[in-house]
Amino acid sequence: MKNNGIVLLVLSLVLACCQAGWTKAADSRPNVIMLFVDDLGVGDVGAFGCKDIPTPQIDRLAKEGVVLTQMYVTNPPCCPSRYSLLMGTYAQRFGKYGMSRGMPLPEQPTFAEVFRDHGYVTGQVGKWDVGHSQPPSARGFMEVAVDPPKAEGGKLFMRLDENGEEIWLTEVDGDRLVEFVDRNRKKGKPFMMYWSPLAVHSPHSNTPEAYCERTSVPKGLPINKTHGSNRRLLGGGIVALDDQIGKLLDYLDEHNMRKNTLIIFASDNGPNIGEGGTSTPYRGGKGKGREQVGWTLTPGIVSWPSVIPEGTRFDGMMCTFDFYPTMLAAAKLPFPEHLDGVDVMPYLTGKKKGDVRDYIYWYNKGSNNRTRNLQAVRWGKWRLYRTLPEDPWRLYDLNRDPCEENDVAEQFPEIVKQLEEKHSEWESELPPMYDLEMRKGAGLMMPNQDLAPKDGWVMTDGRVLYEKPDAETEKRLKAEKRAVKEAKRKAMGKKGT
Ligand SMILES: [Ca+2]
Repeated sequence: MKNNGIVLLVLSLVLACCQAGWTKAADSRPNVIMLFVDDLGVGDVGAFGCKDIPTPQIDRLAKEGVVLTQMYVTNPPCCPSRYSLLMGTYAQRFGKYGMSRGMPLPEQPTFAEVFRDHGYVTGQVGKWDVGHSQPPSARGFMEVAVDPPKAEGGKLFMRLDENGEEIWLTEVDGDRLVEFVDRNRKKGKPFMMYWSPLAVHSPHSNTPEAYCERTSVPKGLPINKTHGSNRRLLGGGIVALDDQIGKLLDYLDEHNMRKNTLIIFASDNGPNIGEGGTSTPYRGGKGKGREQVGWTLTPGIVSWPSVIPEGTRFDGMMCTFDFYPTMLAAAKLPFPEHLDGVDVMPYLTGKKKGDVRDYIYWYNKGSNNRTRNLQAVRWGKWRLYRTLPEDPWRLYDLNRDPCEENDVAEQFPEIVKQLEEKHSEWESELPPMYDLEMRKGAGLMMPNQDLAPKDGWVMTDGRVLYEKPDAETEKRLKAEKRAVKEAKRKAMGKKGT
């Protein structure tokens, strides 16, 4: 009996140790941070060749990881691009062919829902823009930051803190990002953070001079015909963004977390040309040149120091929808069935070479604005496109002609035929376009304002759909907003006297 007791005791100890070991292993799963910037072009980041806007922190991330030189958004601009990222597919797979704001996400899981359902704490800070009916808290994000109120006349970025003082939204975003990491590090929980700052979307007209003066863009003048006169202000916005990346990296370094944290950096579409952004050495972007490659090419960086060789570059073609399975694979989580994307980690670590996929397709339609329509195909160095189905196809050799100035469709009819057939074949798999009537009244860019009584964090179990405040809360909210405005007005009055 005595021996049996000892055996049982030993077994219990072994079991306890195994359980402790298992718990430890579960808690050491890698953290994942997706930095998904708005309207940032490849020509506006130092690691991609920009000279007049300093981005030392983004460049630091690049030095500590792999630079993706051919990383494409398949569904420009803001709203469809985020839809595609969150779902890991071509957005057309669910009938989304263009902006169609208000179209809900499908029932298939977002990457946040997969992380949430496997023990990760998921968080979101910044712009949501995939439909007001499903805020981030309803699609897998357990901790959602709420933006502080806008300052009077402050456009999108100038906000008011609790004392009525002006603050720049990008800085608030950066603070929230670090708050989230700090909170969950202390809890010892693996986390997934989706940081989608409004930066560097327009407008930049009131970018603080303290940021602008750190650029070397001449004051008041366009530096060449491809840059708008806002470039200095845009540059200030990019500098502010870069500072936030620095805040994050400093925090992670300080707590020795880099080796266990996968960081992905990308933009939702190419640069806003009207704001002075550029996609050099390519051409095109948002606002102008939507038919050129610059509308869909974005600066991509992936850093995971224990896994990905540092200071490398990957020139193979890939898409932002590949990040969904790449993040899940890093965390050893199962993939849902609906994905178009694939795990690109073998390419980023150098185990596999070449393009992640042979063909990439684009099909934007349904907009009254002709310039937002596009059909295009990439295959190796070739890019085929037309704006509307009745237009002739244009063909460009991006190796020889990155600015797409010499249409060679007539010289290479067999390439045109091949790519046109591939596009047609891909299109034949797609469902019809979602009913755009659904857009009506649902086009809110920043629904986070409606989620909580004041700025700060909405904490949920990731399954709760936050409803609009009841009448009493609504009344209190309005009173609070009025009080903040009044404080601001008084502060300005004092400055004037
Ligand atoms: Ca955008």
